[in-house]
Amino acid sequence: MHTTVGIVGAGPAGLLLARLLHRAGIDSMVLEARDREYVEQRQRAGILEQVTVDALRSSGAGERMDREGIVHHGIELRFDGRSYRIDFPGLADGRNVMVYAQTEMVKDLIALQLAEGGPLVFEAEVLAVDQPDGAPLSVRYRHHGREQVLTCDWVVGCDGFHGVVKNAIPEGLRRTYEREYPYSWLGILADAPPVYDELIYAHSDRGFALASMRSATVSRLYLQVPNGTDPADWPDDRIWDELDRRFALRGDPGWRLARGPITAKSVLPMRSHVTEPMRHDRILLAGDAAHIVPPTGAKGLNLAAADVIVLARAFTQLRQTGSTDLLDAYSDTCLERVWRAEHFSHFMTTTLHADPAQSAFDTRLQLSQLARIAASPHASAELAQNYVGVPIV
Ligand code: FAS
Ligand code: PHB
Repeated sequence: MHTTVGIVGAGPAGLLLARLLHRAGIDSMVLEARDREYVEQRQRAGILEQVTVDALRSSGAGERMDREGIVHHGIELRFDGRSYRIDFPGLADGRNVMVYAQTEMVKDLIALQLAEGGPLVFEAEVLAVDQPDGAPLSVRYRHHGREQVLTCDWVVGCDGFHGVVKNAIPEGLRRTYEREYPYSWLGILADAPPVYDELIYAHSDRGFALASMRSATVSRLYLQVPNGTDPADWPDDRIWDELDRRFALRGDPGWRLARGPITAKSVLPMRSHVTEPMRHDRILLAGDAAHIVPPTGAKGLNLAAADVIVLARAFTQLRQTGSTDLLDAYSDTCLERVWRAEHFSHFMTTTLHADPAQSAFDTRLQLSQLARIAASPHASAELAQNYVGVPIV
C-alpha cells in the first residue's frame, strides 16, 4: 500500500493528525501496535487547553466534548494549610481549560477515523522506517503475524516515548535533553463525587497531592510517592487518609474528600525529555515521540495536539501551494512551545513536590514562591497564562 502521510501511533497525536489531514483532503494511514480496547482505556491526561479544544471543534470532533466536558475557570493552590484560587479569565486574557479525559478524546477520534477517515490499522507494530535515496519511505510493520510494508511520501512518528520512528533519525543528528525526578505519582480513579469545583494542587510537608476529576461522580486523584512504589502497598484507606492529610486546611479542619470505590490505581514516573530536531528529511516526530513533561503542568496531551496542528497546517500549505516553508519551520516552531512547556512543567513540579534530598531551606524557598504567586497579580498571571497555554501563532 502507499499513502501520502504514514502515521505511526494512534494516541492523541496520531489520531488528531489523521483527523486534521482528512479534513484538509490529504490522505494518510495510521498504524497502531495495540488493540482498540487497550488504546481507548489507557488512563492519562484530563485537561485540554483552548488550542486543543478549538482543534477538536473545528475538525468536527468536539461534539461529545462540548456535551460532557466541564469548562474550568481556575485552579486552587494549597500550601502551608492555606488555599488560593488562580483565576484564569482575569489573569489569562479570558482563556479557560476544559476537563475532558484523554480516553474520551481518543474514543471520539477513533470513531470518526473508522467512520470517515483513512485506514486505521490496530495490532500493527511498526518495526522500522527505511528511507532509500530518492524512493518513497517504507514502513515495515507486523500485522497478524505477517510482515508488511507501507510506502509513504512522509512518515510522522506519533509513537510515544518508547516509539521506534525516532530511530530513523541518524543518531549523530539527534540531540536529547532529559531529567528524571526523584519521585513518582500514584494515580487513582474513584467512584466518588469531587467535593471541590476546580482542580486542587497541594504542597505539603508530606509531599504533593492533586485533586482532579472526570465527571460529577468520578474523581481523579494523585499522590506523590517514592520512585519504585508498588500500588499494592497502598490499600484504599491508606490512600484516602494520606490525601486528606495533604489537602488539610488550617481554617477548615473538617475538610475531607468524599470517598468511594477506587476503580483504577497506577504509578507514573516523572520525567522531562526532549529530542531535537523534530524532523529529518521526510520523517517528522510529534507528541511524546519527541518530548515528555511531568504531568504537573497538564501539558503532555496539549503539546501533542499543538505539534500536529502546526504539522497539519504545513502539509496543507504544501498541498495547496507546493511550498515547504511551514514544513521547513516545523521543528523550530514546535520546539519553542515545547521548551516553554518543559520549563513550566519543571517549575510546577519542583515548586510543589517534596524532593527527598531537599533541605528545610529549600522548603522555605518553595513556600516563599507559592506565597509570591498568591500575593502578586503578576506572578499568578504568569502561572495562569502558562497553564491555559499560549495561542499557536
Ligand atoms: P501516546 O503515548 O499517547 O501514543 C503513542 C501510541 O503509539 C500508542 O498508542 C502506542 O501503542 C503506539 N506505538 C508505540 N510504538 C509503536 C510501534 N512501534 N508501532 C505502532 N504503534 C506504536 N499528560 C497530561 O497532560 N496529564 C496527565 O495526567 C498525564 N498522565 C499520564 C499518565 C501516563 C501513565 C503516561 C504514560 C502519560 C501521561 N500524560 C499525561 C502524558 C500523556 O497524556 C501524553 O502526553 C499523551 O498520551 C501524548 O500523546 P501521543 O504523543 O499520541 O503519545
Ligand atoms: C488529570 O485530570 O488527569 C490531570 C489534571 C491536571 C494535571 C495532571 C493530570 O496537571
